[in-house]
Formats: sequence, structure tokens, C-alpha cells
Amino acid sequence: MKSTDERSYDGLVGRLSDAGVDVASAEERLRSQKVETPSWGYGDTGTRFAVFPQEGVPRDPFEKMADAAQVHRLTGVCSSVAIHIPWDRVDDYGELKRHAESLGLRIGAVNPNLFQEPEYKLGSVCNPAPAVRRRATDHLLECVEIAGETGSDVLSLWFADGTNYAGQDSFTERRHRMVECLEEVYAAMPESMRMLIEYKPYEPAFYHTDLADWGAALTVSQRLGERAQVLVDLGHHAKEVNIEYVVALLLDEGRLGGFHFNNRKYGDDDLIVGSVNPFELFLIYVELVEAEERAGTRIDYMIDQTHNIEPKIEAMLLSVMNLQEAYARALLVDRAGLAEARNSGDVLGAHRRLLDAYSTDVRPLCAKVREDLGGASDPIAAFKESGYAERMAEERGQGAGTGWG
Ligand code: RM4
Ligand code: MN
Ligand code: MN
Repeated sequence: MKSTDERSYDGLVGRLSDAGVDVASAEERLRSQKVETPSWGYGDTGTRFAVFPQEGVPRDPFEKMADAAQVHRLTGVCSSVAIHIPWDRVDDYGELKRHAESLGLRIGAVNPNLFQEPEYKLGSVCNPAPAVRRRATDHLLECVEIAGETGSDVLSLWFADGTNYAGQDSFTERRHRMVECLEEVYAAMPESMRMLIEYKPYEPAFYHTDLADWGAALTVSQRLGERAQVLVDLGHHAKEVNIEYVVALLLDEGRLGGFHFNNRKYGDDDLIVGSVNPFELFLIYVELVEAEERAGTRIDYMIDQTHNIEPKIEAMLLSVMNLQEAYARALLVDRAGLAEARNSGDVLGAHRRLLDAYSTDVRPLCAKVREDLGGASDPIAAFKESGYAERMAEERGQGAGTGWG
């Protein structure tokens, strides 16, 4: 007698096969999906109003790796973890690397932090004071070293640089300062390393930011060289910007290097990816699936979320599941039918090809793929059953302050 899971999987595969979908190849691609989780998503974070501490959160970077290993164990696709320096500063990065490896993980993107020191009040690499720019550049160079020591090949940059008042500083001079600093960092990177450049329209600067949008990040990366690419954070756009279009454009330029997945309702809310606008996430994956078929595209798919009131490991699991589902749906789009509808001017026919894929319940497919990878068909239920959260609450108590520091 088959289980309910097996019956729903068989039913879905039957329907998809009848519709001409190559289910085996969709499953194969789903099994090779990769999602990097952020160390800071496991620690206590908050808003500018409050941090609500949770029991059992990691007390150091080693414990963050242990939590990330749970997410990988249950989903099968999260083998790398991004780190943020100095939040994840340790005495011996080789030890952190070995610890990660012992848990079946590796260190992913290294994220410098140029926004919390008092010196950076007027910016870091764009600061009018040469001594501050020197300090910022030295920190970036330190992160290149850390990447080397941890076996990472990605330096992921986000700058809080900007101004709060019109006239405060020169846009152009600030841009020149940034390019000069980044040229030095780029030159210090080994051949195998890539630099990802993230943009954001506001916050913490409120009048202008020095990398406000994809155009600013793209042109800076073009100034630096091939291994400088743009990182798209889904929370970093003005409202109503068509992000899937931005994604297609950057892909076509060969400069889309990475993602920071999250979701937002208003600002840079860093909520669980797919929790507010799952259709947008699907449409982004539709573009990505197409690009994956073009050779030579490497994109680092990373989550950048802060879990303020929700249990952190469960939040991460749900995020990964949402990404698996978005990818699965995008893989089901009838590409030949879509092309035919587009070419014959069948506007709604083309649109409905997307809706057909989007409205497919792909959960049985994703559950099966997770099981194939040694994970769980229902990761959140399996996590709750494992008793890990309770054990950690016992062992770690109230954690150790915030992931912000
Ligand atoms: C920024 C940006 C960066 C992240 C920091 C903490 O808004 O998204 O990627 O590292 O927040
Ligand atoms: Mn980000
Ligand atoms: Mn952000």
C-alpha cells in the first residue's frame, strides 16, 4: 500500500508526463540546486527598535555552522554558509573551515562589514577622508585573505555609503573614490576569486546611496573587470521595480553574479523569501532557468534574511523550501509552447503558459527530491521531531548577544 506522499507524487508525475514534461530532467536539475545560507540568519538580530533574544541561538561562528548543518541535513541543498566579518571573526579561520567541513559544509561568500565603526559615519570607501578609505580598503583586503584561509572564492560587498542631505558631498568624487579602492581590492584577489557588488537605494543613507541601483553596480563592475559582478538582493529596489526584468538584463550582460534572497512588504524587510510575493520569485526563476541553459553562467544563490520574531532554523528551512518550489515551477514551464505563443503574437497564450506552471502544486516533487538527497520530505516536521531546538536551548541557554556584533 502506497503512502499519501507516494500517491500524490505519482499523480503529479502522471499529469506532468501526459502534458509532455520531462520530469526526470526537472528532478535532476532540482537535485543540483544550491542555496547558501547566511551565518547571521541563525543569530539574534533585530530592528532599530529592539532585539528579541531567542533561546538556544548560537554563541559563536562554530555553533552557527552547526545550525546551518541542520538545514543542509534536512533539505540537501544548503552545503555552503556565508560569513560576515567581524561578526564571524575567529582566531583561526583554518579551524572554522575544518569545523564546517566536519559538518559536511563549506564556507561560502565572505561579507566585509563597513558600516558599524564610528569612522564610517560619512562612508567607507567613498569617505572624503583618505585615512578612512585606507582603513576600509584594508578591511576589504583582510576579507580577501580570510576568503583564502576559509577556502572561499567569493567576496560579497555591500556598502552603506551615501549621504543624508543634498549638497553634503559630490556624487562623482565619491564614485571615483569607490572605484579607486575597489581597483586595489580587485587586484589583490586571486584569479579564482569573484567580487560581487550589491546595490541598495536607501538605508542607512537617506538622500542618496553610492550604489543605488543595478546600473551603478553594473558600471562599477565593468570598470573593475570580468570577475566583478552584480548581486541582486530582492529587498533592495524601489517599490514596483520589475526585478525579473533587471535579472534578465544582468544575465544578458553576463554580470549577474549572485542573489540575496528574502522578501519584503515595504522596505528592506528581510522576511522569508516567497512569503510576500511568491509569483515574483517564480518569475525570477523563469529567467534563471533560461540562463542556466546557456553555458558558463555561475550564480551564487544566497539567502540574506534576519529572523526577528520567528524561530531561526525553521525560518531558514521554510525559505529553502520556497526556493525549491519556485525553481521547480519554473522548470515546468512549457518552453516550446511559450516560444510558439510568443512568436505567433498570442499574448494570453504566452501568459497562460506561465500561469499553468505557477499553479502546479510541486510540493510532492520537491519532497521526493529532498528524500533523494538524503533530506526530509517535510523538513520542518522532521526538525521539530528531532528535538534539536530543545537540546540547544538547554545547552546554549540565551545565546550570546546579537548577530549584529
Ligand atoms: C544590507 C545588505 C547586506 C547585508 C547587510 C546586513 O542591507 O543586504 O547584504 O550584509 O544588510
Ligand atoms: Mn543583502
Ligand atoms: Mn539588505
